[in-house]
Amino acid sequence: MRKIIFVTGNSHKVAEASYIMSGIGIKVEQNNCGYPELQDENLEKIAGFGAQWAANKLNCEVMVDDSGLFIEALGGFPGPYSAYVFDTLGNEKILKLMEGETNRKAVFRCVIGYCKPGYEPRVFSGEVAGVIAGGIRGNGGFGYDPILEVGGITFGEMPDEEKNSLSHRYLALVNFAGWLEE
Ligand code: ITT
Repeated sequence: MRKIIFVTGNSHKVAEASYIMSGIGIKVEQNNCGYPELQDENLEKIAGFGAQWAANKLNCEVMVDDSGLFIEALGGFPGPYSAYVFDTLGNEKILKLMEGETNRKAVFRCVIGYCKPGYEPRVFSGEVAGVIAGGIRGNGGFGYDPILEVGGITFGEMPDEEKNSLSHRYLALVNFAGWLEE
Protein backbone atom coordinates (compact mmCIF):
# COMPACT_ATOMS: atom_id res chain seq x y z
CA MET A 1 0.00 0.00 0.00
CA ARG A 2 1.38 3.46 -0.90
CA LYS A 3 2.06 5.60 2.13
CA ILE A 4 2.05 9.40 2.24
CA ILE A 5 3.37 11.41 5.17
CA PHE A 6 0.84 14.03 6.30
CA VAL A 7 2.65 16.91 8.00
CA THR A 8 0.22 18.44 10.49
CA GLY A 9 -0.22 18.96 14.19
CA ASN A 10 -3.94 18.25 13.91
CA SER A 11 -4.82 14.59 14.48
CA HIS A 12 -8.48 15.17 13.50
CA LYS A 13 -7.34 16.07 9.99
CA VAL A 14 -5.29 12.87 9.88
CA ALA A 15 -8.25 10.74 10.98
CA GLU A 16 -10.45 12.26 8.26
CA ALA A 17 -7.79 11.96 5.55
CA SER A 18 -7.00 8.36 6.53
CA TYR A 19 -10.66 7.42 6.27
CA ILE A 20 -11.08 9.11 2.89
CA MET A 21 -7.75 7.99 1.35
CA SER A 22 -8.03 4.38 2.51
CA GLY A 23 -10.86 4.11 -0.04
CA ILE A 24 -8.26 4.43 -2.82
CA GLY A 25 -5.61 2.29 -1.14
CA ILE A 26 -3.41 5.06 0.25
CA LYS A 27 -2.19 4.99 3.82
CA VAL A 28 -1.72 8.33 5.54
CA GLU A 29 0.80 8.71 8.34
CA GLN A 30 1.10 11.78 10.55
CA ASN A 31 4.35 13.67 11.06
CA ASN A 32 4.22 16.49 13.56
CA CYS A 33 7.42 18.31 12.53
CA GLY A 34 5.49 21.45 11.51
CA TYR A 35 6.37 23.91 8.75
CA PRO A 36 6.70 27.68 8.49
CA GLU A 37 3.26 29.18 7.70
CA LEU A 38 3.52 31.95 5.10
CA GLN A 39 1.67 35.12 6.10
CA ASP A 40 -0.54 35.23 3.04
CA GLU A 41 -4.24 35.59 2.20
CA ASN A 42 -4.04 32.67 -0.18
CA LEU A 43 -4.45 29.13 1.22
CA GLU A 44 -2.95 27.62 -1.98
CA LYS A 45 0.29 29.57 -1.48
CA ILE A 46 0.46 28.61 2.20
CA ALA A 47 -0.13 24.89 1.47
CA GLY A 48 2.25 24.79 -1.52
CA PHE A 49 5.05 26.49 0.39
CA GLY A 50 4.53 24.24 3.43
CA ALA A 51 4.51 21.05 1.38
CA GLN A 52 7.70 21.98 -0.48
CA TRP A 53 9.48 22.96 2.72
CA ALA A 54 8.47 19.73 4.51
CA ALA A 55 9.28 17.45 1.54
CA ASN A 56 12.80 18.89 1.37
CA LYS A 57 13.26 18.73 5.13
CA LEU A 58 12.03 15.12 5.51
CA ASN A 59 13.36 13.99 2.14
CA CYS A 60 10.17 12.13 1.23
CA GLU A 61 6.84 12.88 -0.48
CA VAL A 62 4.48 14.72 1.86
CA MET A 63 1.05 16.28 2.02
CA VAL A 64 -0.12 19.21 4.15
CA ASP A 65 -3.60 20.70 4.65
CA ASP A 66 -4.36 24.38 5.09
CA SER A 67 -8.01 25.09 5.85
CA GLY A 68 -10.05 28.19 6.60
CA LEU A 69 -13.56 29.37 7.37
CA PHE A 70 -14.60 32.41 5.31
CA ILE A 71 -17.63 34.24 6.74
CA GLU A 72 -19.25 36.51 4.14
CA ALA A 73 -20.68 39.13 6.54
CA LEU A 74 -17.23 39.47 8.18
CA GLY A 75 -15.47 40.13 4.88
CA GLY A 76 -14.07 36.60 4.73
CA PHE A 77 -12.79 36.61 8.32
CA PRO A 78 -11.19 34.50 9.81
CA GLY A 79 -10.08 32.93 6.47
CA PRO A 80 -6.32 32.26 6.49
CA TYR A 81 -6.20 33.23 10.18
CA SER A 82 -8.69 30.52 11.20
CA ALA A 83 -6.32 28.58 13.46
CA TYR A 84 -5.21 31.68 15.38
CA VAL A 85 -8.78 32.98 15.69
CA PHE A 86 -10.07 29.62 16.85
CA ASP A 87 -7.39 29.50 19.55
CA THR A 88 -7.88 33.10 20.69
CA LEU A 89 -11.63 33.75 20.21
CA GLY A 90 -13.24 30.34 19.77
CA ASN A 91 -16.71 29.51 18.52
CA GLU A 92 -18.68 31.42 21.18
CA LYS A 93 -17.04 34.75 20.38
CA ILE A 94 -17.43 34.17 16.64
CA LEU A 95 -21.14 33.68 17.29
CA LYS A 96 -21.18 36.93 19.29
CA LEU A 97 -19.63 38.77 16.34
CA MET A 98 -22.46 37.37 14.22
CA GLU A 99 -25.25 38.39 16.62
CA GLY A 100 -28.07 40.18 14.77
CA GLU A 101 -26.43 39.43 11.40
CA THR A 102 -28.92 38.15 8.84
CA ASN A 103 -26.37 37.19 6.18
CA ARG A 104 -24.95 34.01 7.75
CA LYS A 105 -23.34 32.59 4.62
CA ALA A 106 -19.91 31.02 5.03
CA VAL A 107 -17.56 28.83 3.04
CA PHE A 108 -15.13 26.31 4.46
CA ARG A 109 -12.09 25.83 2.22
CA CYS A 110 -9.41 23.15 2.35
CA VAL A 111 -6.23 23.13 0.32
CA ILE A 112 -4.05 20.03 0.21
CA GLY A 113 -0.42 20.71 -0.70
CA TYR A 114 1.67 17.85 -2.03
CA CYS A 115 5.37 17.75 -2.88
CA LYS A 116 8.29 15.42 -3.57
CA PRO A 117 11.83 16.45 -2.56
CA GLY A 118 13.40 18.66 -5.23
CA TYR A 119 10.10 19.21 -7.09
CA GLU A 120 7.59 22.04 -7.30
CA PRO A 121 4.51 21.58 -5.09
CA ARG A 122 0.98 20.81 -6.34
CA VAL A 123 -2.18 22.04 -4.65
CA PHE A 124 -5.73 20.65 -4.65
CA SER A 125 -8.67 22.54 -3.19
CA GLY A 126 -12.18 21.83 -2.07
CA GLU A 127 -14.89 23.99 -0.56
CA VAL A 128 -18.29 23.60 0.97
CA ALA A 129 -20.88 26.35 1.40
CA GLY A 130 -22.95 26.61 4.55
CA VAL A 131 -24.31 29.05 7.11
CA ILE A 132 -23.12 30.05 10.56
CA ALA A 133 -25.51 28.46 13.05
CA GLY A 134 -27.34 30.47 15.70
CA GLY A 135 -25.63 28.49 18.47
CA ILE A 136 -23.10 25.75 19.13
CA ARG A 137 -24.63 22.43 18.10
CA GLY A 138 -23.25 18.88 18.15
CA ASN A 139 -20.34 17.09 19.78
CA GLY A 140 -18.85 15.54 16.65
CA GLY A 141 -15.90 16.70 14.58
CA PHE A 142 -13.54 19.45 15.77
CA GLY A 143 -12.74 23.15 15.45
CA TYR A 144 -15.52 25.12 13.79
CA ASP A 145 -17.68 22.04 13.12
CA PRO A 146 -20.35 22.86 15.76
CA ILE A 147 -21.08 26.30 14.23
CA LEU A 148 -21.10 25.51 10.49
CA GLU A 149 -24.43 24.26 9.18
CA VAL A 150 -24.52 22.44 5.88
CA GLY A 151 -27.94 21.28 4.67
CA GLY A 152 -29.66 22.21 7.94
CA ILE A 153 -27.37 20.45 10.43
CA THR A 154 -23.93 21.39 11.71
CA PHE A 155 -20.83 19.36 10.91
CA GLY A 156 -20.72 18.74 14.67
CA GLU A 157 -24.15 17.06 14.49
CA MET A 158 -23.23 14.85 11.52
CA PRO A 159 -21.89 11.33 11.87
CA ASP A 160 -18.22 11.26 10.80
CA GLU A 161 -19.04 9.30 7.62
CA GLU A 162 -21.47 12.00 6.52
CA LYS A 163 -19.02 14.88 7.05
CA ASN A 164 -16.35 12.82 5.29
CA SER A 165 -18.59 12.32 2.26
CA LEU A 166 -19.23 16.00 1.54
CA SER A 167 -16.75 18.21 3.40
CA HIS A 168 -14.24 20.70 2.01
CA ARG A 169 -11.50 18.20 3.01
CA TYR A 170 -13.24 15.34 1.22
CA LEU A 171 -13.55 17.40 -1.99
CA ALA A 172 -9.89 18.51 -1.87
CA LEU A 173 -8.76 14.92 -1.24
CA VAL A 174 -10.88 13.62 -4.12
CA ASN A 175 -9.03 16.06 -6.42
CA PHE A 176 -5.69 14.99 -4.96
CA ALA A 177 -6.51 11.28 -5.22
CA GLY A 178 -7.67 11.70 -8.84
CA TRP A 179 -4.34 13.28 -9.74
CA LEU A 180 -2.34 10.61 -7.85
CA GLU A 181 -4.17 7.87 -9.69
CA GLU A 182 -3.39 9.35 -13.14
P1 ITT B 1 -1.92 22.19 10.95
O1 ITT B 1 -1.65 23.59 10.41
O2 ITT B 1 -0.83 21.68 11.85
O3 ITT B 1 -2.30 21.22 9.88
P2 ITT B 1 -4.20 23.48 12.24
O4 ITT B 1 -5.31 22.95 13.08
O5 ITT B 1 -3.43 24.67 12.77
O6 ITT B 1 -3.22 22.26 11.92
P3 ITT B 1 -5.23 25.01 9.94
O7 ITT B 1 -4.31 26.17 10.06
O8 ITT B 1 -5.52 24.49 8.58
O9 ITT B 1 -4.73 23.77 10.81
O10 ITT B 1 -6.61 25.19 10.67
C1 ITT B 1 -7.48 26.20 10.57
C2 ITT B 1 -8.45 26.17 11.73
O11 ITT B 1 -9.65 25.62 11.23
C3 ITT B 1 -8.06 25.34 12.96
O12 ITT B 1 -8.56 25.97 14.12
C4 ITT B 1 -8.77 24.02 12.72
O13 ITT B 1 -9.13 23.40 13.94
C5 ITT B 1 -10.01 24.47 11.97
N1 ITT B 1 -10.43 23.44 11.03
C6 ITT B 1 -9.71 22.89 10.02
N2 ITT B 1 -10.43 21.96 9.38
C7 ITT B 1 -11.64 21.93 10.01
C8 ITT B 1 -12.79 21.16 9.83
O14 ITT B 1 -12.87 20.19 8.92
N3 ITT B 1 -13.84 21.39 10.64
C9 ITT B 1 -13.77 22.34 11.60
N4 ITT B 1 -12.72 23.10 11.84
C10 ITT B 1 -11.64 22.88 11.06
